[in-house]
Amino acid sequence: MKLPKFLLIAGLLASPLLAQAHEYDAGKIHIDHPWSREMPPSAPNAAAYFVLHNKGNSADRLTSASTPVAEKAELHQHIHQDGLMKMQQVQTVDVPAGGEVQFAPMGYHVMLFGLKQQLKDGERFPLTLHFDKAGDVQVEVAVQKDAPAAEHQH
Ligand SMILES: [Cu+2]
Repeated sequence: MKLPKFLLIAGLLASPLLAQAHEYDAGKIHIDHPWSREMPPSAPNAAAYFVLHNKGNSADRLTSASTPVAEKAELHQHIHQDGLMKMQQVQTVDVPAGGEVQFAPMGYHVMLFGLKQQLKDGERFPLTLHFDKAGDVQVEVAVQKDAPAAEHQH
């Protein structure tokens, strides 16, 4: 798992135009590259993605999220049901001890309902994540036109 990170850093040094990786720590929880895809101006909703790593010896869980840029933020996941992909709200997302949970398109995401303004490529907005044990942590979500390159390596 180390190699892709070195490659990513090398890529950043080589090209300042690439979106910058950014990461956060809250207790034993490490939060990697929060991002959101730029949506058309008329889109009422958006989604935020990141990767959670639990470096501790006990499980934690994400219980909710909040942001000033939307009326409401919910934890969602995509599920297959009757041959269709649907998304549904989940109350919590477990982060197992020593494990990681990916929030990514077609999987877990933080759904942002009722955007108060268009989120534009290159901007960042604050998102607060609430964990059972690690507490609250505010991260900056990077708005991008495309999924970060690191997402494709998994
Ligand atoms: Cu959703």
